[in-house]
Amino acid sequence: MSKQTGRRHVAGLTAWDRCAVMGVVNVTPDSFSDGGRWFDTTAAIKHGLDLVAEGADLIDVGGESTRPGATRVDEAEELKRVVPVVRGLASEGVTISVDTMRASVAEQALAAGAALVNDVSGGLADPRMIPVVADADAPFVVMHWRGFLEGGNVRGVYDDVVTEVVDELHARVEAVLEGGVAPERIVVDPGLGFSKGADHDLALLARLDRLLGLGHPLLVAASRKRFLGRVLAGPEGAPPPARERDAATAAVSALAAHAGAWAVRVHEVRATADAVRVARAIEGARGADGAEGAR
Ligand code: PMM
Repeated sequence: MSKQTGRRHVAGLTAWDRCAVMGVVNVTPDSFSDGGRWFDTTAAIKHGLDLVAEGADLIDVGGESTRPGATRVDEAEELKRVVPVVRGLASEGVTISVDTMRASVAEQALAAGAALVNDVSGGLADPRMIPVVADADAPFVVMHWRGFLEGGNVRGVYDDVVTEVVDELHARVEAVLEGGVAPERIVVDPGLGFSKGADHDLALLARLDRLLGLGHPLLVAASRKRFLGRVLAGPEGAPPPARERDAATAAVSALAAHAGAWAVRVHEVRATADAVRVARAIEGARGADGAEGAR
């Protein structure tokens, strides 16, 4: 069992007694794994409510695909996609995270009821992002990011991926703290698949303890990603399509929960909701035989 040093609770959000389940609603025509399916405000709100009914604790709403090589949507379009969905879900009492690299989108989503800002660039893409989050006193997900990818994965070169990701995330956390975001509101995320190949993603998942060593709650977003396709395909085979990677995703959810992650971000919620509950039950049984102190 890895040493758990990351905290499980994020100030400003519910204190779940287990790894939280973040359900994904991508309001995009071209997302990597579920693009186009919820590209309509009403359908996106309904999908978010369905995910909550299936066991999601919070919903991550995004209006821009972060697929490698995807062209950026303009600001007005991103606002049009995201804000009404955030407002609709927040008015139903759902805890919302907004997945955006734009400060203006974060600002308007927070005004519409979002509780958390999830920026895959860790505040690097928009210089106004950190001040906006700090002013709003909002929780902030700082993901490991090496920039926009154009023409191949040139930034995905590492000597020691775990050490480099931990060090680079540490530097981002320092910058975010300097910008005025409270330490107890910062969540860290290794950014699986972002400037990383399958072996990098697996190495990071093997050492979640090192990421937890940063001392912040940890978000793991493995859902349907390429590395799972590679693992399932084996050395010779073709990777299954994204929507056939949900059982593999749930396996990662159980392992991440067991390792001490604060939350897992997934497209298909039901199996992951079961996985984190089983992980919690096993954690609760630790020491039940009297061999170790129960908590
Ligand atoms: N990955 C995607 C989108 N948003 N947010 C965080 N914090 N971490 C991630 O790894 C992440 C993210 C890309 O996945 P999708 O397009 O399949 O939703």
